[in-house]
Amino acid sequence: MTDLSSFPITKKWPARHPDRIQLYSLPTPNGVKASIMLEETGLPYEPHRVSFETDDQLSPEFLSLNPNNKIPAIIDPDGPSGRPMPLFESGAILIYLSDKCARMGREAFMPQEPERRYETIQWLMWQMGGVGPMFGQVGFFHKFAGREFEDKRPRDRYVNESKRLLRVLEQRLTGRRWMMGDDYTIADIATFPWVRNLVGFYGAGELVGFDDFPEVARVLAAFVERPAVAKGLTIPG
Ligand SMILES: N[C@@H](CCC(=O)N[C@@H](CS)C(=O)NCC(=O)O)C(=O)O
Repeated sequence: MTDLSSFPITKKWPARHPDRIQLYSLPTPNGVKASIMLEETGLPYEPHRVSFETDDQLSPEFLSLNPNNKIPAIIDPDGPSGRPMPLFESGAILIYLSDKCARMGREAFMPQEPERRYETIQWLMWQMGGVGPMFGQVGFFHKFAGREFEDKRPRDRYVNESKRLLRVLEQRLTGRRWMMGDDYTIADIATFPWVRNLVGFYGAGELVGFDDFPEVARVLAAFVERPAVAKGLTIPG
């Protein structure tokens, strides 16, 4: 059996199944990217809840795995060299799990032909660098502490940038089933939890004029209908 005891995080969150991928997360738009991918791939994993209510992400045990104090993070007991592989950053985790599946001959949720693979990574990076940070700021200024700010210019800046990103996505999805056409990929798994959060939890649909983006709404509906997505959105419970 794999021994993960050299990872301090396992002291706070013991691994009951150390032979499974250890997931440290919460069902937030970044966290569910990892759990949805794990559900889609069927890779065995053990989820651990990192509670923000008790600032678990700032504990020395969590920081030993991710010094950036953000979920999600994983340890794969069976990394590419056979040794345990720790990893943080949701985009890196998605690429990692995809590559692992490809090596195992499983569905990788990323085209393997080089040009299409890089194109998928391009859209994944678009989500990581644009959609996540901008939509997140809309959340801050519309739903959380920033909503009390009298000066609405910061909010409007992020709303406008989010609308611009939604326009880009709308255009990309026109004539395509998913972001990469017929292939449902890690680019969709990264992007649609954020779209869902923007119009759902943040309640910013009207603010960003979501009705102007019917293609985005169509793909969001198809995304949340997937059983692995429905399950991944609830993990860790
Ligand atoms: N770029 C990171 C962002 C992760 C992130 O922002 N996670 C949030 C939850 S969605 C978090 O852990 N926040 C806790 C904190 O900031 O203390 C990723 O994609 O993994």
